[in-house]
Amino acid sequence: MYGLVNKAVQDLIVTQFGQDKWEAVKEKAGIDIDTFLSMKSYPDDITYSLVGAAAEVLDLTPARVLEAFGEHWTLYTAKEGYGELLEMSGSSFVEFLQNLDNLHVRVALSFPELEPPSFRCSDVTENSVRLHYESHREGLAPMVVGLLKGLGKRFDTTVDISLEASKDQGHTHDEFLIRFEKRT
Ligand code: 1MF
Repeated sequence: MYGLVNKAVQDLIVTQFGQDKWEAVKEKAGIDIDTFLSMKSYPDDITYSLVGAAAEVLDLTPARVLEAFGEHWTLYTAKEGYGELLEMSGSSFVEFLQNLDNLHVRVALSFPELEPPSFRCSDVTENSVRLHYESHREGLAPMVVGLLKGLGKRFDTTVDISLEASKDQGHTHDEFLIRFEKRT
């Protein structure tokens, strides 16, 4: 994944737990990279190792780390120069979800090594949506939960998420049923 992702992991750990914990995570992950470059594509192994090491160092489950990462992502990308990209992609929770595949197409035009997942919406109502998440990467459903919670915060929207079908259980892809309500 692009270095931007590893930088977001780093930012999450440094801001919420401190620089020392980040050094410990890198050490445990056996990663000897001083600064990740946003625009460089790194092997996915590096990201998975960071998440695994963070879980050990911070005494959390890997799923919790992934979820925290997902929640941090929209905040982090907004402040790292992608605010406009995010703004272009929707002004409500559900509109943003419906535009996510387009967002990734736009990013991939400039950064061809992007391997984006796909997010498809179905059964959209006033206050619910079924989200179909397809990725060639394994085990990232908890990250998607965090991404959805982060988006909820971005749009002042309360979200309730349930994983209704998962690849782990033999389904072709992960499917989330999301109920949402804009706070006034
Ligand atoms: O393949 C990749 O490198 C990659 C990196 C990030 C693919 C996808 C993403 C974004 N995605 C992360 C979880 C991926 C899970 C998976 O692969 O199954 C989060 C998608 C998302 C979901 C909900 C709400 C917002 C989301 O993301 C918004 C977004 C998406 C991509 C970027 C920024 C915001 C982005 C921008 C530039 C990138 C990479 C991603 O690369 C750069 C960075 C700096 C300079 C040059 C290129």
